[in-house]
Amino acid sequence: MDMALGRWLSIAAPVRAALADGQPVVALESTVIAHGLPRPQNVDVARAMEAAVRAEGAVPATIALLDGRIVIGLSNAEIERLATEDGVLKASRRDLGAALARRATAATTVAGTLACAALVGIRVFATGGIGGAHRGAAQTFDISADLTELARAPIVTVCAGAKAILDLPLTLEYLETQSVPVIGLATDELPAFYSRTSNLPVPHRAETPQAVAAIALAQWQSGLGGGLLVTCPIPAEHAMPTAQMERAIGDALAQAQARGIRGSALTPFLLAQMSERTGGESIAANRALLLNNATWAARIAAALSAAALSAAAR
Ligand code: PSU
Ligand code: MN
Repeated sequence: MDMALGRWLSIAAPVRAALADGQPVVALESTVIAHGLPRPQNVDVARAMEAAVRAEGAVPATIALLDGRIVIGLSNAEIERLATEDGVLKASRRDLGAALARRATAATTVAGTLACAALVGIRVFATGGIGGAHRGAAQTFDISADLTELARAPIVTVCAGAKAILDLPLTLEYLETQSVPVIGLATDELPAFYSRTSNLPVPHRAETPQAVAAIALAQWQSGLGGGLLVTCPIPAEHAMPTAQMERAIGDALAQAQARGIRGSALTPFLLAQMSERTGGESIAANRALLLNNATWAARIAAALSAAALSAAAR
């Protein structure tokens, strides 16, 4: 790493070693910890995601900005700090430079995490739900920078689709425009976070982590570059009834409208409203899908490492 970058970036020793050896590494985001889940469950979920990655033989790298440095691989104490401290910012890619310059502490969104992970060559990232086109985006233009960063960073992102607080058809359209391949893992449909299905077909399907790795390697080794989005449905035993969720979403959106919540505050507001309106059950579902995604991401990272190492040995 060059000196200039070293000033702004710290890589945890196990992450650095794994990257140097071509061993599997999985990036994890931090906005879900600081702004997506309530305390105290957020700390527990963050640690459990790391454990799920390790259980598959990969190295977790939770990413955030701490006191003006990009940290790739937070320690337990750093995760705790991010989960409990007040005033932690939410940083998408556009916010990173300004946050670094003023030595801020910030959780990184999917877009922010992808941008940071790409700096150090991490190839796989696990999250819960991606940001997307909000309902009404045709008027407001509120489309998450997650969708453009998914196109830019050469990383496989594993998610459970997107929450139905968003406009899912519009989100898929925008991913198509950005040329992000959406790959259903053993599914033909875009999962809708709490639900396994949405009736919206995804363009590609893969049955195994090895099949996902093969698509990613073809895209990267051919020089096409860019990212890929893998969607894993929530485990069936944790899926939630759609009608109940739709009522909560309707109420949450009405509150946001009434209070004039817009811009980067909108997603955290809707997430908080949803957790209030659906109670503990949605938190348990959220936890289950995050751990599931971390597990599959680690398996994809292992498949990518194995394929790259065997190619190098040939
Ligand atoms: N969706 C969720 N949980 C989350 C987020 C989205 O179900 O925690 C977070 C992610 O970090 C995502 C961000 O990248 O919200 C999107 O924010 P925005 O819509 O402002 O881009
Ligand atoms: Mn937005």
